[in-house]
Amino acid sequence: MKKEMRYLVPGDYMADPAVHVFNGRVYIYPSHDWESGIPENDNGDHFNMKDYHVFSTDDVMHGEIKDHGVVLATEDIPWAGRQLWDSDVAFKNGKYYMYFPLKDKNDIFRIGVAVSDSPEGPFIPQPDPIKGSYSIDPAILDDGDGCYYMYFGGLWGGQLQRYRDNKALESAVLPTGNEPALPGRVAKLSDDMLQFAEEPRPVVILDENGKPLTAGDNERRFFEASWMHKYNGKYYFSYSTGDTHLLCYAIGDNPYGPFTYQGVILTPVVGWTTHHAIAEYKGKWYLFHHDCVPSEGKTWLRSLKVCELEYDSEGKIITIDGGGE
Ligand code: FUB
Repeated sequence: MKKEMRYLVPGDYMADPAVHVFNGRVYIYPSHDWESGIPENDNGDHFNMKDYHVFSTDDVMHGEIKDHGVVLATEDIPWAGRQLWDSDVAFKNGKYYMYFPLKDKNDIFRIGVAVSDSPEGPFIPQPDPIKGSYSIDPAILDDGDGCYYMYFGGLWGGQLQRYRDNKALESAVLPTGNEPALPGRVAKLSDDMLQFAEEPRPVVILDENGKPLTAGDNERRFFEASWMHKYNGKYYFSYSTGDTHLLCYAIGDNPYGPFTYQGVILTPVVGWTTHHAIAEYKGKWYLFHHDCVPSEGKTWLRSLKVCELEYDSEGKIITIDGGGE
């Protein structure tokens, strides 16, 4: 379905939105793309982001989008190497916690936490990354019962293939063909929100026969860009399929899954990556995402977009046309 689309920040390049409603306003936490001159490669070196802005609005499709400025930068993070990728923010007990992936000084992605008294930042980073963290794209579920869960992971440049059972491998191997696909990960957060409360677990996605999706099923298997939202008491785990450029989703009964594959949320956009957040505001649901139309296809210069998202009477998400190939 073709939808009315809005570019949210036409004057700058922003991507990978995380979106939450705090204090009655919509807060958007994107990655901040820029032209760093690094050549494009499969490792994602061209995504060389170095800071985050926060945006907010009280009218998603038509209102003013307020830029709260730079809220965290690599130069403020003691353990920083390079590449601030997709972040997310959660609220608990009067504090806001920003979770961000960043390569450390050994060029290994870790996930860090930075804390603020306001959803608008600035966020003050902890001295070290979360113990036992790895890979990219943290997304936080506030389950409403005092428990918070982090979903994370990404293949290729996101380094997930370097780990099995939360241990680093000597050499990275991607499964192929009928082998089970590499899953994303989920971990409950500690009470103070600064560490994992448990070893990360696999986010298993099953097909219609109850079998885990296979590595060769790259139109459906997980690649990166985890997001979790709840609808009618069910857990909707959504993600990007990476090299097939789809946003898909799977439904489960609890935060750990397993989740059963349901379908495509967004067909490919213009640009290699696709990444999103789903949020409800004032009784409507929205799909926040990005594409590379304004940069004329430069995959490292992405622009934030939003459109409405609809469910059918059985809770299935109606597929949206991304406008790409
Ligand atoms: O922005 C860098 C990476 O591109 C993100 O972490 C991925 O999800 C993809 O959007």
